[in-house]
Amino acid sequence: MQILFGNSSSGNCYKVRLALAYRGLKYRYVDLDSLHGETRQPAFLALNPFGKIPALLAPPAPLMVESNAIAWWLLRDTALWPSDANAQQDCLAWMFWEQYSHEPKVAVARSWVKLGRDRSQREAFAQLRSEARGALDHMERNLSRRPYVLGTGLSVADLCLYAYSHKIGDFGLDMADWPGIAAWCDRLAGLAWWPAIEASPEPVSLATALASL
Ligand SMILES: N[C@@H](CCC(=O)N[C@@H](CS)C(=O)NCC(=O)O)C(=O)O
Repeated sequence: MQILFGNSSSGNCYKVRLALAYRGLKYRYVDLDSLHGETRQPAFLALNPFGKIPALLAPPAPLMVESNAIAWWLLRDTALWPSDANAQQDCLAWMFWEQYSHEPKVAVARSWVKLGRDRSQREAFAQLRSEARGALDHMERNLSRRPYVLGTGLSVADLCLYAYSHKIGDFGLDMADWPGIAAWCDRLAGLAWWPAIEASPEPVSLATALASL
């Protein structure tokens, strides 16, 4: 059985849970508190030298890291990975964009609120939130004219972009400012197989998961 190493509130880990849910795959789930060093404990580093989550163990494949790459791997032979090379390029472009221009603003602003910040960080936070708005504006221009990220239909790019986009209220942005994104979020969350980020599986301990290997 597959083992997902993740964290219940992490959008990056949620992408993998979404992909597993689409495939209807059962898996063991290990919840690691990355904010308190659990991803840097020796037992986990021995398995995953990157020391990051999500990580997926799906034997006989070697351990996989990087949320978007794992989501692609899980969905590569499904309808969520387009067959046309131009659509594949478009899909990858949005997934790379998410990692370079969206997640570092949207996810980081969210984590600052979760972690708490001191007064000295007020300006930096305002800057981050303004950059997050810019990323959402870019998505809005696309999603105001089509139902999914790609013109060809639902794809792995939708999963990857939804993970943090639907939680912008956590750092004080109002979804009403991006009606195309709001409608897209409702569309995805309405899919029968789509689990909410809060619907995290019951975890097993790292020791239990490692003992099962
Ligand atoms: N680009 C990576 C980012 C992974 C990442 O930074 N994960 C965070 C949690 S969301 C983590 O493991 N942080 C713990 C650490 O860096 O020690 C991905 O998309 O999977």
